[in-house]
Amino acid sequence: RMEGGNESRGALIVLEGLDRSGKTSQSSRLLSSLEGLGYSAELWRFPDRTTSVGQMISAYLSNESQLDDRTIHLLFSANRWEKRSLMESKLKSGTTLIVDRYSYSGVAFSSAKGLDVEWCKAPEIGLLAPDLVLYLDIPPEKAAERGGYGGERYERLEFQRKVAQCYHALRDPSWKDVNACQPIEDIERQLREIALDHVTACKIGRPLSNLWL
Ligand code: DGP
Ligand code: NA
Ligand code: NA
Repeated sequence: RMEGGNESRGALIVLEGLDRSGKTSQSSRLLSSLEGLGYSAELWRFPDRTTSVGQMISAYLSNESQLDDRTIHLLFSANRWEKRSLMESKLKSGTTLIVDRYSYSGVAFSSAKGLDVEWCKAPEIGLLAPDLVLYLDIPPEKAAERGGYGGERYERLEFQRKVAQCYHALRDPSWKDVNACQPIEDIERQLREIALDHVTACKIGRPLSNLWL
């Protein structure tokens, strides 16, 4: 039954991983696959640097500004909150969202600095819970070898090692690891297969829920 559109929604699919794990190129490939199969889908990313909050985050990441660790944490969270209602309406209208980074980055990167995990999770409570988190799993040393880091604040091997540990502590039932050291096409195919199962489940009518699961 499809009347009213309420029973057929898009899926919220998040890609997570260390810097240089391949999230950005795999997100685009996944978008093309879903669109090619006739699904309505969009690619989003956080931080969204186009908003005024996003511009403050961007200045911080490029070391043009200095901010207290808790202050920048809350700005990253605010940058997700400012998109929440649009996210909900897109999903309810049947559009699947592929999101390059989300609250898991928020908690992993800030708790890697030594902030308390529960404190880090608190401002994310009430954001939409992903239907699926695709974690591109790569050893920090391998990621560091990939064409070098771009020079932003967090792109240092020691720090990425801590981020990897923090990510591992955040696994929940929505989480799927994909080995990011495989050939690009193999990763693409695995992500597509896992994502399609979830897109289909959302069409059948799994309700939207809030973080944390
Ligand atoms: P990207 O645009 O995906 O390259 O992300 C920029 C950097 O910001 C990257 O090192 C990951 C980090 N990052 C992304 N989201 C968050 C967040 O919510 N909190 C913190 N502290 N860092 C984040
Ligand atoms: Na980056
Ligand atoms: Na990225």
